[in-house]
Amino acid sequence: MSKRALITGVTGQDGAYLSEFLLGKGYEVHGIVRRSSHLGVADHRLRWLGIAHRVVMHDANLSDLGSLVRVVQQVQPDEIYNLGAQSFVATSWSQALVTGNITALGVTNMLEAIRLAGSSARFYQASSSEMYGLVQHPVQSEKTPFYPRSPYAVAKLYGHWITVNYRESFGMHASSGILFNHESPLRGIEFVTRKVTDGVARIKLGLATELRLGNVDAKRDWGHARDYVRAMWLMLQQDVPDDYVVATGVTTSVREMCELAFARAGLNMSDHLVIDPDLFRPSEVDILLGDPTKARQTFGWEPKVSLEEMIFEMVDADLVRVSRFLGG
Ligand code: NDP
Ligand code: GDR
Repeated sequence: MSKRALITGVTGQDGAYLSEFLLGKGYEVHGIVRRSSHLGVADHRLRWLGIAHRVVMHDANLSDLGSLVRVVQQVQPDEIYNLGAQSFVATSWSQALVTGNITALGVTNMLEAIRLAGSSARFYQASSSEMYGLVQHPVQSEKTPFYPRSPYAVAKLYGHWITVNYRESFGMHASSGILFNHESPLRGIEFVTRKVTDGVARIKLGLATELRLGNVDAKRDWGHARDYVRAMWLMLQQDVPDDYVVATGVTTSVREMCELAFARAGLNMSDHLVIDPDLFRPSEVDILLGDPTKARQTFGWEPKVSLEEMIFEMVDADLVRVSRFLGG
């Protein structure tokens, strides 16, 4: 009998790569998809990976407990990956309550659904390095205190602690992955790496002349989403549930990441980059640098793709995408 996984956020970047990974392991993969007038395109990432027909979709929403209970009862999953969230930090200031409802309370809804359905599924919570915010230690590990700096990060901190609390209160097999930034050609266009690689492709192909960014001095520990979904799965294969940092241990500024992208396309960054003060955030996370020692020592996880390889892959993919748009 193949194992069954249920993924919230299956239409997002990580949901797509995790589906691909689990299908490769012989899982039956189910996902929840929220109703939208764009439903026909909701699975575009799964289609890009050529796996849309292999993922079973269920109509549910993280803010609707009843819908979650019904899906858990119907699917009877062995593992549940809670990836659904309002995940864009900048939007969390303009939609603070939606962010709280989905990114924070949505986690409790999912945990309650598991209990109400009488399920013994193992649970993964998508926690975030944003919880470190105003960093309290130059290198962040599972032991570093949190100091969230956005409504998104505050919501994620709630999600993190409610997962720990349900594990300790009810003995649930619930683990939380504190994942640092991870990207790919399937990254949403609003996030800085993809905004840069798409912008570079547009400039290269004559559709634009400039790329407008905010704080290019911010530093992030960037990895590849394909590497990071493997860590999610590994966490749920452990006998004892726990929390793990997943990171590369290398930090790079937005400016340096941007230079890589322009260089890949044979362009000079200084000819095109414009700093736009309107794109600065009300409060910033200046630098993140993770220590993945615990994940390496416990289940042998290590990143395989470097930042340079990833940015080159993203630029190449965006050059193809933009030239297709131009009819090339
Ligand atoms: P995306 O923004 O690409 O995907 C978010 C997913 O959540 C989408 O499938 C979206 O559905 C879904 N979603 C949003 N609202 C609801 C709702 N009300 N009910 C059900 N589903 C909903 O995020 P990523 O794939 O990049 O990230 C996955 C998770 O990991 C998120 O929780 C994110 O916060 C977290 N995370 C991400 C990191 C990263 O660097 N990528 C790092 C650390 C944590 P729809 O398609 O309908 O919008
Ligand atoms: P982040 O990712 O906020 O770290 O959250 P994002 O790519 O949006 O920003 C990274 C850094 O780049 C700076 N920046 C810009 N960012 C965007 N989006 N657009 C710009 O024009 C721009 N200019 C500079 C930002 O200020 C920031 O410092 C991501 C999300 O995936 C979260 O869901 C996840 O939890 C964390 O990563 C870990």
